[in-house]
Amino acid sequence: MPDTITFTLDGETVQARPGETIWEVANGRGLVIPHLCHKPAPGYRPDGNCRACMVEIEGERTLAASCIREPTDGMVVTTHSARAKSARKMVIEMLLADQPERDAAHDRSSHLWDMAEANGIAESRLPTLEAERIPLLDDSHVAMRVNLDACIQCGLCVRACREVQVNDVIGMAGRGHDAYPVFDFDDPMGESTCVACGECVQACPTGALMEASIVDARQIGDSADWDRETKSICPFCGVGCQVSLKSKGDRIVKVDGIDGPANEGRLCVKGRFGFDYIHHPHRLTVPLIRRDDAPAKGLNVDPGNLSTHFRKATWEEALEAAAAGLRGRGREVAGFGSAKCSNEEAYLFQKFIRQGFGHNNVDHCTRLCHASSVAALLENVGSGAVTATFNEIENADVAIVIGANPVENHPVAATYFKQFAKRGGKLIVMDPRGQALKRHAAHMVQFRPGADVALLNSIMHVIADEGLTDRQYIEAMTENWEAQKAHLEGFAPEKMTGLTGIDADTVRAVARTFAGAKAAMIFWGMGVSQHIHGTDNSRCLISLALMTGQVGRPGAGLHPLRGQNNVQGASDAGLIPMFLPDYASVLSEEVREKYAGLWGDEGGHGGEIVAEKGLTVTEILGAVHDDRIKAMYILGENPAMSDPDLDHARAALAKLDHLVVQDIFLTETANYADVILPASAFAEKAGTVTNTNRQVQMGRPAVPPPGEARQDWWIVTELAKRCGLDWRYTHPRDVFAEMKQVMPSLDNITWARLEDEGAVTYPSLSPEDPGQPIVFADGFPRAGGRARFTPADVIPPDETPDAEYPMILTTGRQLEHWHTGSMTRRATVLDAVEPEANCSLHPSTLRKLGVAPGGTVRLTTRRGSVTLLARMDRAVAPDMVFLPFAYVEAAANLLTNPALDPFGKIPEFKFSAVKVEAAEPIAAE
Ligand SMILES: Nc1nc2c(c(=O)[nH]1)N[C@H]1C(S)=C(S)[C@@H](COP(=O)(O)OP(=O)(O)OC[C@H]3O[C@@H](n4cnc5c(=O)[nH]c(N)nc54)[C@H](O)[C@@H]3O)O[C@H]1N2
Ligand SMILES: Nc1nc2c(c(=O)[nH]1)N[C@H]1C(S)=C(S)[C@@H](COP(=O)(O)OP(=O)(O)OC[C@H]3O[C@@H](n4cnc5c(=O)[nH]c(N)nc54)[C@H](O)[C@@H]3O)O[C@H]1N2
Ligand SMILES: [Mo]
Repeated sequence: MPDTITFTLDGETVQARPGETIWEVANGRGLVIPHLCHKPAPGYRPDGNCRACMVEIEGERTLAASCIREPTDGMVVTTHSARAKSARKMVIEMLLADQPERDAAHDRSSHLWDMAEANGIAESRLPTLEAERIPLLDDSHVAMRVNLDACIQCGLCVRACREVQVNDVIGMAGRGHDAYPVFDFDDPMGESTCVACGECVQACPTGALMEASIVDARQIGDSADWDRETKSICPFCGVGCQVSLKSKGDRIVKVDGIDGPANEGRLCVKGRFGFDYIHHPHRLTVPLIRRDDAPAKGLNVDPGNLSTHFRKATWEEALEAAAAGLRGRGREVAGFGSAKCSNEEAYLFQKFIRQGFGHNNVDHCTRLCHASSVAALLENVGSGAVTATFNEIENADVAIVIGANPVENHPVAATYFKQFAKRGGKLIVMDPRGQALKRHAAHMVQFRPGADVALLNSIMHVIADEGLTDRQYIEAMTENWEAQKAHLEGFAPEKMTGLTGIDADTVRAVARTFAGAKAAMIFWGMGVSQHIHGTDNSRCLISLALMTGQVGRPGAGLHPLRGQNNVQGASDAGLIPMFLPDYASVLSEEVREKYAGLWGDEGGHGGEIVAEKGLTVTEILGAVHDDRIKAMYILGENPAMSDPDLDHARAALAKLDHLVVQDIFLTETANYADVILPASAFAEKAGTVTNTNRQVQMGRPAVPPPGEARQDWWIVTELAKRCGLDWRYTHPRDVFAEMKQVMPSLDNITWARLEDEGAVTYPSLSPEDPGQPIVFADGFPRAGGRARFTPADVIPPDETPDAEYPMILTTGRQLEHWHTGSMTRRATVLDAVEPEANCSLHPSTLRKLGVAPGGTVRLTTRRGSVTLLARMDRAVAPDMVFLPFAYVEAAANLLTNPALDPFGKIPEFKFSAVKVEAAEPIAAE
């Protein structure tokens, strides 16, 4: 095949790459050929149905649709001939004839009108066709409006829904001119299975599908009714989608996905429609100080009426009050930093605690999250980050997704997983719940919760037993294989069936599929990490990849799907009690000397780092009960909802003699505060964040913070100054520059580059290198360069079901809500879709309990009890109940078990013994 095709385009000799269309070549040369059904964005295949892009090809009688036509050698193409121009104009005029009116009162912008203007058409010459067409307005969905009046049957929404997001909700009904998009089986959109990713809205060129946030009372929308565009990053999950925030005045009015390295234009419901939490009336807008005559600390502050508990204060007063309770208290102080804030803010926070108080009692929500995965990865691979980006699944032929529910929790990553399966990739899903990826799975291994080690060891047993290992890889790149191999002998699948519930044949089939892969990836989440054996679970996954040589090549790798938008970055920046930035151990003398040099003359403890690991999130609250910790600074975390065993956690918060909370809302945690510092939300500040793919990306402010709220980095800096530190940062870029001095991972990544390029993946090998999506091809960052096998044994859960608590409680997430609900329960669309605390049970379990779907149940564990709505869900095993933890009125963590994994110190969120009973409906207020 020739490398390039040479042809003539508007009189010039030009070249095309194989597979490139005439439209793409013309577009690349700056020629404007109108396009409607063609969306020049990754993932959208051209369809050539609207004919708005026709061009003339010498020797051909009919005009050609340039978006699907590939040039051939010697072809002569004219884009601006009179014939082509007038044909294109005609197409647009015919389409406009069908459009809703556009006049001064009905001003609307859309891609179609832009294209009309590009063709010199202000309005259609053709009479409006008043045909009795299918109608028209569907306003059944909270987030989107459908106005079929404006539909031009281009089919982009169908491609958006089916091919890009792989949601398969939209189809076309009718034929030809009368075709129109339908949702499922012609349901109103709001009653369909639509998950509101909004990809169709973003794709629609005419405004037939629009964001509800931009339509007026007459249901007329104007997609250009904003006055500023800011490119930034979505504030929710670790996928790190790049977004374009469209704002008008001080408000964001809509959000589009843009072409970031992780999302390539795609978004999910939270990223697209969940932005308005920042405009909620509950936003903290002034600093607050607890009143001397306030009632006892507890969950009793009404965010709409704070004045019985707190009084407003000036920044000066509040910062002084906050500092006065921390200053000079050394080991009595502990800090929780935030994975929702920027890298610079995470760095400053850990520096403040270490430098200001002379110890390492600083941690963040990674402890409740992937701490066990990171412990296993550091131990066996030498690095806690992913070895390959999730987008590498494009180059894989087999992938495991275990203990992760990406369709709800990493929805944009899930679109790539679904596309992979659609292309014929073999997806192996291992989850006790029949989660949404099941439909796309080649093997759905629905096993018993907590049985991961038994299952994975039995899979590895088969691979070893049948000689399916990659011996060369094991030999060249790993250590401790012999011990692992001997260990696996005891895990024949027949022996493990009792624990896993999976028959030996299935285990063998899965083992063979995985071992037979050319390139395979392993993705995992909280179902693996949140157990007292979370580190062992991850050790098994690492061993599985190593024994088959599935690391360090395109389409191969280990990828723990990181949760918070900046949990990777916050961990990298040192918001961890055992590590300084870039996982430099606090126990290393060399490391401590470096910091003494860097931080030495800034006051505090002379920059000296204490050679002693600090306490973790879970240990700190225990230390409050033991009177070792007495004052805390909590920034952008909500432990009064997210920690296990909340009675215990909340009692600790109440017991502190000084608590400073810095948040954007009066959270459950802030209920216990002595001083509350109002912070800016992500869309209101500048700073970098690092996603699950190791991509460092630039966040930019789109709107100002409300009232007197301030940027987090500024608040930390002011507090540090008042605690005796000589800090002089004037902008996050100063902080980034300091971080570069201690973080080799940021080599070749500069603030200026990030401003320019938006994203760079670390490691980046030169100032031009966009970064390495795959690492460890040539060796591992461990002594000797080898990765290690660490055998893992089966450990039962801390608490097993018994006569009193006969069922298993598992907790987790739902698509629309974020963790403790502080943000998403204040986002209009998200709260409207999921307004009420709920749990899910198998139909047979509900029947036994005598509870109808939608009825009320009480869940009780050894630690507490909640009463809430019960949903019917066949995906949940009959002896289990699934409970999301976003709802304060039925807080999951009143029930969960605080038992910890010994290595990662992560609690057993995924397994408690529970009693489920029918209950009286909760009285409406
Ligand atoms: N919508 C939404 N998205 C989020 C978040 C959110 O709050 N809401 N949070 C973000 C954060 S911080 C994180 S960490 C990620 C978490 O994302 P995920 O890891 O996907 O989170 P979970 O829903 O907690 O649990 C994942 C899966 O583990 C399964 N599971 C339960 N027990 C076991 C077990 O014993 N073994 C195995 N193999 N599987 C089990 C559950 O059935 C569930 O499908 O999501 C991020 N994205
Ligand atoms: N039962 C159960 N419990 C769990 C889990 C589970 O699966 N089951 N998962 C655990 C996991 S994986 C995680 S990561 C944790 C999460 O636990 P947390 O991190 O405590 O939960 P979030 O609700 O994300 O808290 C983030 C806080 O930051 C605030 N915030 C948002 N943006 C900003 C900002 O720009 N500046 C400031 N200052 N504040 C901001 C929000 O209002 C919110 O209060 O929960 C854990 N708890
Ligand atoms: Mo997490």
